[in-house]
Amino acid sequence: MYTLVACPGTGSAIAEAALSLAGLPFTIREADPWNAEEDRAFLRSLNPLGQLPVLVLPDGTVMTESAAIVLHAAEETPASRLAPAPGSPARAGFLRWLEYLVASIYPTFTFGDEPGRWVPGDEAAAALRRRTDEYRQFLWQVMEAGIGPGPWVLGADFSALDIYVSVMTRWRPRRDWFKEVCPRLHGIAAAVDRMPSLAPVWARNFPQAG
Ligand SMILES: N[C@@H](CCC(=O)N[C@@H](CS)C(=O)NCC(=O)O)C(=O)O
Repeated sequence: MYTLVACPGTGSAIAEAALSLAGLPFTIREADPWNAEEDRAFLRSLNPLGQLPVLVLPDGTVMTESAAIVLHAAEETPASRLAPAPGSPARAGFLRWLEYLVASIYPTFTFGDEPGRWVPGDEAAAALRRRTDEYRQFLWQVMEAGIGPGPWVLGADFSALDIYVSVMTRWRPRRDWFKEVCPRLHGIAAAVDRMPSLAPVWARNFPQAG
């Protein structure tokens, strides 16, 4: 049994969806990195960065980083379609966009969500928030222009990239912006929202979305 340390609506939803599609048995241990000191301490005991998701493997190994968790789930269950097989034509695009999502887009939230952690003063914090929000919009537009017409990020084949798109487009600048500016990404997100196999994951993580 795996243990996923998670907080509804955060990036742990990506790991939760991947584990679910892979059919790996897991329990959820909730921890709120923002509002509960006890949870923060627990999280830091597993991940010095204090970030979700954290996955504890059946043998006790602690795995942080969503992309590592997704790749692990894909390797454990190749039939899950989470990742194209090594050597397959879609593999290069998969690796490129996976890295792009976690290494380029994700950090804009790390530095923009609570900008006061990184720069002193309200003015500098507001500027950092604004700049990271703007840069994120640019990054999404680059991805929109770089992918094909769908129905998934990689074209005909669903992958974990589509899970990332579904979850991360719920965050700033949110779905209405994507609908207008990045319709391909918006269409992918909407298609993942409708996947029956992920309905329980979305209900737990985004109950307000109905
Ligand atoms: N590179 C990490 C980023 C994880 C991350 O930033 N998680 C957010 C939640 S969506 C978090 O835990 N933030 C709390 C913090 O950074 O203090 C990954 O891909 O898992």
